[in-house]
Amino acid sequence: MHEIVNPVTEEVIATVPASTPQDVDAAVTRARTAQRTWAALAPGDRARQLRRFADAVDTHLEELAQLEVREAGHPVGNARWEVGNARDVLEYAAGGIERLTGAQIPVAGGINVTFHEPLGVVAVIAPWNFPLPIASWGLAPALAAGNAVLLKPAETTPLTALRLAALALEAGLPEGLFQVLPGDGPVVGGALVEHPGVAKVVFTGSTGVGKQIMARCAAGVKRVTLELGGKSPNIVFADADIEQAAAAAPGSFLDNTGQDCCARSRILVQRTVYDRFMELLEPAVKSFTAGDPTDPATRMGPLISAAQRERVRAYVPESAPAAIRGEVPAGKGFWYPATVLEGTPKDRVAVEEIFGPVAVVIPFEDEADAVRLANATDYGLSGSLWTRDVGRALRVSRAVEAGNLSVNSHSSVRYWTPFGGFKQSGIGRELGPDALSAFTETKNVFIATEESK
Ligand code: TXE
Repeated sequence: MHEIVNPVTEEVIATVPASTPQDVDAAVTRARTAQRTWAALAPGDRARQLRRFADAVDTHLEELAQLEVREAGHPVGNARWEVGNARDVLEYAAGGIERLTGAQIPVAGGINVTFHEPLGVVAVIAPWNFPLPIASWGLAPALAAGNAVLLKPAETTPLTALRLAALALEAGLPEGLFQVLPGDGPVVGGALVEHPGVAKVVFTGSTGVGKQIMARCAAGVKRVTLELGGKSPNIVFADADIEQAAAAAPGSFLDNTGQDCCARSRILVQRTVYDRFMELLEPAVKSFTAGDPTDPATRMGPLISAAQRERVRAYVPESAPAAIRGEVPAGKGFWYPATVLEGTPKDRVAVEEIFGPVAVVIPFEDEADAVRLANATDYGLSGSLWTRDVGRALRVSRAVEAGNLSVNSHSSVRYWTPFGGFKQSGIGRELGPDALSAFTETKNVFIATEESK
């Protein structure tokens, strides 16, 4: 049994039974049966059912958003965006079903065609930082491509996932096709990873667990997509609009209280504009209001749990000297203030993912130095650069070893563009036009039209 705690009030808002390996086994059997029927449906019928599911999410947008506010402490505006994102991803995947076409390739002596066959049963192991969007990035394209999905939500945030599964049934999706298995990571997640009936694992979480999952998938040559941590740079060149760069910087590491794999937690600033940037950054950080997430004016909620706050504190105690520090409410709640440190590239806070509202600012000399610092990390998920020079924008975007770059912006996630990491930030891509293909095997069929010799 897991107690679900509201991170603002610290009250238990629900208890959720933990699944067992036997539950996983039974769920795989049910899912496989449902999947065979689902995959045999005409593509248009699958698309129609997924659109109904998307409509059900839309109809219940406010209810799901309020549940997210209570379960994860996210500001209500952010929570609404999250539910809207899950709906959009479902709709986009539904639209992709009829465009998932094979190829006819010219060959001698016959006709050659390719098919995209579904994999079977897909396990989606989701984290707690964006519970609904990240779950939907796996489940929507997997279902669209003709698979069944078993979703294991994080221990702290199963409520929206459970509600989503109920909405799927209400919308008419077949019983067993999409099931949610709440429970412990190593027990339920582990059983899914090991189960021979699971064809693919989609995992979003820590790099350490991701490495273990990849190794265990290797034993069965199981397909795997990993979306892991990050330590993304925000590079501010002297030729940029410094006012705009400073105004946008807080959101890039404080949104979701920094619990974001794309957080731009390393701010690299060209030395000639460093002081000016810091002067502008201070009021911008301090106006990023932390407080009651049900208030639409709130921009930052608490951390997800007491354990996560301890983790952040271990990197930087609240008493440590900081260049800038914001304010948080006193009393109950897993609060941690916005914190900006000045540092060097070798500092632990400049190297490891903190997953809290903490950024480190580091000066650089020139473009080559900026690229070298940006790439001095095992991660490679996202990054931003601020410049008015188009040539530099493209040069540096190409040189930074990361999957998602933005110029004069911090946007990383759009459901219609591919998302994923270089290096130890992961393997594979989610979202975008190829999302469905990641849940299929390409089959090649040759039909002889001439007598074989
Ligand atoms: O992650 P875990 P945690 C990073 C971030 C954070 C740190 C720890 O730095 O501070 O990871 O967070 C399930 N087999 N990210 O401990 O443990 C688990 O139940 C199978 C980055 O929460 O990786 C949950 O559903 N599954 C990140 C999911 O894995 C296992 C998002 C993630 O949990 C398992 C979250 C196992 N052995 C954390 N152990 C991102 N990329 O956005 C755990 N799980």
